[in-house]
Amino acid sequence: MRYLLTGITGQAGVEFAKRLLPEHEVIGMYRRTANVSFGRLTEAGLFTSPNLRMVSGDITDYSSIDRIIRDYRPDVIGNLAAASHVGDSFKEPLANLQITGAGCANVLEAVRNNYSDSYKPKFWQMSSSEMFGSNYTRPVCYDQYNSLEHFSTDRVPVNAEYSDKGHYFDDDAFQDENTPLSANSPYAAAKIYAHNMTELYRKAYGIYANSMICFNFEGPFRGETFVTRKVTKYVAELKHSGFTIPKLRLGNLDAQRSWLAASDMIEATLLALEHPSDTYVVSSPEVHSIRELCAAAFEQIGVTDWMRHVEIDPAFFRPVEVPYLRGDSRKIAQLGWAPKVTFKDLVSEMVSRDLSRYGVK
Ligand code: GDR
Repeated sequence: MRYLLTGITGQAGVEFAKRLLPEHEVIGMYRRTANVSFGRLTEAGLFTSPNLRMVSGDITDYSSIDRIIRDYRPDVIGNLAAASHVGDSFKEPLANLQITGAGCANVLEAVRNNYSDSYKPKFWQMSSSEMFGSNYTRPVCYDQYNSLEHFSTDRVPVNAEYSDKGHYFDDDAFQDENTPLSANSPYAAAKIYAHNMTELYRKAYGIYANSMICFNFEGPFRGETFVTRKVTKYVAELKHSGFTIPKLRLGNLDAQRSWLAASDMIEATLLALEHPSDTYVVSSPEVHSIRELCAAAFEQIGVTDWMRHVEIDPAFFRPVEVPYLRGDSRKIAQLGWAPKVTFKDLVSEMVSRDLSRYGVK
């Protein structure tokens, strides 16, 4: 099989390449810039793989994607390219729209224009749990357990008084394929557009186009500005320095996420490709706060009073936050998928890798 992956240099690109390259050919699309970095691919030992072919192209440029599809006729096309930092998207909303939103439409349009009786590639879009914003779904009350209703934390805060009255289960709040979308960032607005276009191309043109609504997926190749890696890298640096470096500056510690291992997300995506085209939520069943992330990471270097090493910096707060994300992946689970890596093991793996990058045993 030949896979075309846009965004090959990012975390998802490297993780997919690692999984696919032993058996498949991967065409890795990257954007040619003065300082393009293949650091992740090199560190993962993939850059010299005979099955990897790097081709330059720009997700904002329809013609370059069309050319790559014509030249290489990939069997499967994964759109991983995005300007993926949610906080930064507030600073560059229009660039984000072009890359994260219109970029997906460019790929879909190139797929459509090359589609024929003899060439029907499978496409998937990396959609995002950020698309839910403040929205979530939960059972309405004990005696109507089968009745689901949609809420927004804009109206009903998680952990609000309802739980004491016995009407609502805080622990049962979740997002699934039927939870309404509502952007809390320019990035999320662009992802919603891309998701809608993916579903539209499936409906309107019969193109095989999956939308994988992935919750935060993490691993050792996570970018250093995302909160998991920011914490695990700091923890390793702190140990390496002999506990002398300045405090770690973080934003909102109360946000909650269903952090998932990138390897589990990949298995879900590949499994979905074996089934009719559809939309799936892919999430860990566990939900943890940034506080719990810090506790788990610092614990690995023997620090329990981790708050001593952390300083709250308003610069890392977002104009609007996504407070609570916990995906219900029942739909993809019915195809046989189950996440294998626990939150604890995920954090542990990331800290261990960062410690080894700093040469700490
Ligand atoms: P997120 O990931 O926005 O969920 O999007 P990120 O790790 O950036 O933030 C997670 C939560 O942590 C809070 N936070 C901080 N975040 C960052 N980056 N830096 C900090 O110092 C900090 N302190 C607290 C945030 O406010 C937030 O609530 C990720 C990205 O990979 C998206 O591209 C992807 O679509 C979604 O996950 C699913």
